[in-house]
Parts: sequence; structure tokens; C-alpha cells
Amino acid sequence: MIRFEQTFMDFLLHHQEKHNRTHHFLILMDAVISAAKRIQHYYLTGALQGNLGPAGSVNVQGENVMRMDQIAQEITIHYLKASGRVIHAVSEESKEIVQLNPPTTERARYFFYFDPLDGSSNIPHGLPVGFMFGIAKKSLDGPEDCHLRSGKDYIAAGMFVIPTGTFTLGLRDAGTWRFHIDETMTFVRPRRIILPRESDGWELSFNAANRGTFSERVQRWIAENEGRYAFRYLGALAGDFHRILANGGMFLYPAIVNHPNPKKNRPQGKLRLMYEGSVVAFMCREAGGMAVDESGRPILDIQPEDHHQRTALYAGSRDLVQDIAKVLKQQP
Ligand code: AFP
Repeated sequence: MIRFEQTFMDFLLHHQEKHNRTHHFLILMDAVISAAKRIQHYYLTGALQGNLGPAGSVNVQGENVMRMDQIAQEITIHYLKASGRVIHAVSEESKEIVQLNPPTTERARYFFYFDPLDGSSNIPHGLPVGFMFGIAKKSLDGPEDCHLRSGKDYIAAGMFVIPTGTFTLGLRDAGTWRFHIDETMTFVRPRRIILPRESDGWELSFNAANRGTFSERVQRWIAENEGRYAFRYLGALAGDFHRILANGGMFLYPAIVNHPNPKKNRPQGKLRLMYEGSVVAFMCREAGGMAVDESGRPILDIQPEDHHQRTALYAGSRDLVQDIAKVLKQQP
């Protein structure tokens, strides 16, 4: 007997029909899946094709752009545009908002916030990187002002860990789901992810080399708690958070406030709110967890003032994040 798995598209079709929704979101997600698969193809063959090196330019964040960043950006914009469903996209790779379709057309209804290849330090080695995205929908009731959306306004957020063939998607009020790629390059076998409540397998994930640059209270919290948990760090948010979702614990990228070279301090944090922090926070909430910033405020409540705004991030099992949030809320 041949074993047939439920595909992602079948899963999503059922979800949309169950909730009496249109097929527009399905069409958008088909474009996103096509983009992710094509990026994965370029990444897998990147070492042989000479695509894992620098591109020779600097992005909006002042970071060196890799050739794969450019390829992934071009691929994603192509498929988003072809879907006809996206009004505009905000990408780590583009300072300006990428206008795709006028909001006045009926079928253009989404805003797409993404980092097409997150975790660039892993690129030269061909090690795991992420394609991360959040999706918000235009206001269907009143005039659309295309304002900056906070994470709590997202309708979905997800990440592909490339090239491992795993895809995780959070759907508003409908859980966080994980899919795996099969031999026909189809994402299959939906499995709902709930962050484990038992602390036995919990992990902490942060850049240990930065430890001395965190605030004293964060350093103290780490010193008091780290003995209880395993420690893992890959340096690509999608991969690190993938583990946290499965095993529980917490990913943290705190504000850098005690760097020996004060110019290197990052009191706002390093990660980007709209296409990293809010994406992770959204999946976290739908998996039963939570995420806060350096002041202990829920990430999903932060109203962005800039598309490329940064944030500190503490995301994972609710009890652990609540515990550090208590410390973060205290006056320094
Ligand atoms: P880049 O894509 O700019 O390399 O950043 C990756 C990232 O935003 C995120 O994926 C990682 O969790 C984090 O930065 C790693 O940062 P460090 O290299 O400072 O640990």
C-alpha cells in the first residue's frame, strides 16, 4: 500500500473552508511555498555554483549582503508579485517598501514582511538559514491606510529552515503547525506544535560570546538559571527557534548595553521587529508561549514606527519568559 500524507495545501484548504474564508490566502501561501523551494534549490547547490559568497554591497542594516541574500530576495519578490495578492512587501534586503499591487484592487489584500535569508553568517558554510515572514491583511471595512502593523495584527507568520526542508506556520487563533518536505518537494504531514510545559528538555539559546555585554540583571538571571537547562546556539534565528518550539525553553537576544566599545552597544537590540521578532512572537503565542522585549513588554503589542526597527527578544516557554519579564520590568 502506498502511504499518502496530507499536504500543506490540503491542510490549508480545509482550514480556509472550515472558517468560511476566501482562497486568496491559499494563493498567497502557494507563492510563498514556491519561493521557499526555489531558494532551497539555490542554497543546496550554492557551494558548487559559487553562490555562497559576498555580493559586494551593504544592506539597509549596514551589513554585508551575500549573493544568496540577493537571489532569495529576487525569487521571493517574483512569486509575491505573480500571486497578485500582495499590496506591498517589507524586506530586510530593501530599504524602501516594495510596492506590488494597488490596494484598490479586490484581490490585493496582504502586507508581507520578510527576511528571505536570515542568518547570513551560516551562508558561506551552507549551514541552516531561515526564510522568515509575517502577513497582515488590509482593512476590508474602512479606508486602507497601509499603516505599520504590530504582531498582534498579523494573520499568519512562519519560517522555513533552509535547506533542512522544515516549515513552521502560525495561524491566527488556530495554532502553530510544522510540515516536512517529501521526495516530491511537497510540504506534508501537519503536526501541531505546543511548547512543552515540563521543563526537563528545555534549552536556552543565546550568543554566549555577548554575555558580558548584557545588562547586569540579565547576566544575573542567566547565571542563576543556566545550570538547569541545556544550551544550544546555531546563530540563525529560524533554526534556534525551531529547537525551542520543539523542546521548550527560551531564545534570547538581549540588548547590548555593556560592550567594551560603547559604539558597539545596541540598546534597541539587534533583531528586526517586523520580520524577526514579531514573526517568532506570533508562532510562540500560537504554540502556547510568549515573547517580550527588553522592558518585559509583549513583542506582539509593539507598534512599529519604522519598517526596519530593531528589538531585543526573549521568546519561548511561557513560565520562563514570564520569569525573566519580571526581572526586565524592574527599574535598573
Ligand atoms: P544576519 O542575517 O544579519 O546574520 O542576522 C541573523 C540574526 O538576525 C538571527 O538570525 C540570529 O539569531 C542572530 O542574528 C545572530 O546574531 P549573532 O551573530 O550576533 O549571534
